[in-house]
Amino acid sequence: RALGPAPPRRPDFKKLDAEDVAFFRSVLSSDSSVITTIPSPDGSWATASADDLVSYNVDWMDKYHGNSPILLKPKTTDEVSKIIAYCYKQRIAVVPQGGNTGLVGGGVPLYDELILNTEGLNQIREFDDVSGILTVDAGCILENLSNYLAPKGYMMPLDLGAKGSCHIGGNVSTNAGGLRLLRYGSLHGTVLGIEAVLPDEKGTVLSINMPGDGKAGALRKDNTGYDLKQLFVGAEGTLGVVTGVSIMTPRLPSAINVAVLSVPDFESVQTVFKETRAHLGEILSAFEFFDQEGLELVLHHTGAKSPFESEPEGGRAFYVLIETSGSNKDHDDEKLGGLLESLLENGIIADGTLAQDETQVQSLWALRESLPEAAGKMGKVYKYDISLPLPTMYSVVEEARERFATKGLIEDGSIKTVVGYGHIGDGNLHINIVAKQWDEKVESAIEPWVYEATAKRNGSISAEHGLGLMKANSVHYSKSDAAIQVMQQLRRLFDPRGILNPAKYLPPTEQLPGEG
Ligand code: FAD
Ligand code: 2HG
Ligand code: ZN
Repeated sequence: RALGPAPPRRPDFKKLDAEDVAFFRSVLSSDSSVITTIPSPDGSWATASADDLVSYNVDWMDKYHGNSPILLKPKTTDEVSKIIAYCYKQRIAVVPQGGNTGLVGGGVPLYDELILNTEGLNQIREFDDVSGILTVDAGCILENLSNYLAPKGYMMPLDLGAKGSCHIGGNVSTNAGGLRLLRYGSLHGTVLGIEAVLPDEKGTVLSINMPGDGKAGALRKDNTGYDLKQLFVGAEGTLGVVTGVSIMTPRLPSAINVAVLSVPDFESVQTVFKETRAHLGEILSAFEFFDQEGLELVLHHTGAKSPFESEPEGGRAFYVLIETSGSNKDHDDEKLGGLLESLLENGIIADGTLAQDETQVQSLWALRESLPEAAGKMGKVYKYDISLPLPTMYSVVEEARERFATKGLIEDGSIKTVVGYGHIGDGNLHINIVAKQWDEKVESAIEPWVYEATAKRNGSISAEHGLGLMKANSVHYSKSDAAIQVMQQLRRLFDPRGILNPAKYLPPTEQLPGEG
């Protein structure tokens, strides 16, 4: 395990055995939905090797490693309900898992928890091409949904680098932000309905504002009682297993422009943002930034050529990516042209490039989108995902570099680079600290300093990636004791035996284990 001491395994959780496998095989419609390293006593099932389960036990960063002997891939909500009811009765700990692209250790087991993966729940239930409301199983891959919608003239309201693997249920459970939140808002606004299986004796299926359940369904407006679905948006699998999602999808724009600009300092990034909003108004769909280290990292690892003709003055610059999405190309071109002219005339930008066709749109986006992957190729990446007021945002990156240099961690090669990038439009900074290897010395130089630095600036220690295992014990940097206590009570109400994602999301309460 990359991290320091982990919370102990709760002794009251059942150790999975052949009897459990036999039960799961009896309720799942397909034998291939149960993958296990537990041998069959009578040879009635094939025994998987530990290698078969590695990609489900280890996270995307190779930072969190679990050791689960059972992976289940149910195909229906009813199957999920039977699994969860059984796990409740038997006190079996469960990790709900989507595409396993999460970046905080939430989607993989810590010990031997059962992995309940949603990839078998992959059906599109319905799409209304008047309202744009899409209702799907939770295991649908985000990119597949975008591809389904595009010919119909619609798009998903969120987009992220992990789109080819992440599931919509995982997106909802992490309240993923991504590259276009600035324009289309957060999932708290676009998700209209949720179907989830609760960790109780019956595996109750809670259907909230979903079409077809005989109650108010998939409506834009609904003020009948507490808005329960919101609790599941960002709950990271602690309240139930999300099995279905109803979501509002916007029209696909017919005109897209992308420009990448270079500016001398972070203050100019903010000036460009202000000017961009003033000039572009409603057609602005993304405003991203990355620093010099970020550009160099991506160019090195992708082999791409720099999009700029000249080298930045003093060898350093900041880069912003601006995207417009609209329905009238001439109108958008004119607006963007006006912005670029004004920025150049006023000496705010040093250099810039504007995509001339779809290929260039993709290659400019790749400069920003491939940053997480490029960092991962260079070494082991300590990732921090924080929200901060814009004026102080980049000072955390600068302070980090100074801190690591003073501690000699740059000179001795323990840290290879520190990269700052993120979603300026949402006040969200990503700091990627690329280390030679997972290293306690490096980690203790970063934490808790980075959380303290964030709290000192009134920021949030989790802007969009969530808490998972990584930040379960650090929530207090961003939330009051009273707020944490209410969250713990809420969790216990939904999950009295604490079987879902134990040790993650929130600090442990004294009442667990054994409750219920
Ligand atoms: P998983 O990783 O499988 O699970 C994540 C969490 O949700 C876990 O706690 C898990 O237990 C829970 N969970 C998953 N499915 C369910 C379910 N059906 N019911 C209940 N709980 C469930 N995130 C952003 O916010 N913005 C970005 O721009 C972004 N870009 C990324 C780029 C890359 C290259 C990568 C690798 C990750 C990125 N992420 C980003 C993080 C990650 O992709 C998102 O958090 C994503 O939404 C996770 O979806 P998933 O299906 O992979 O979930
Ligand atoms: C992004 O914005 C993602 O690219 C991933 O949120 C950030 O890897 C990271 O730190
Ligand atoms: Zn991000």
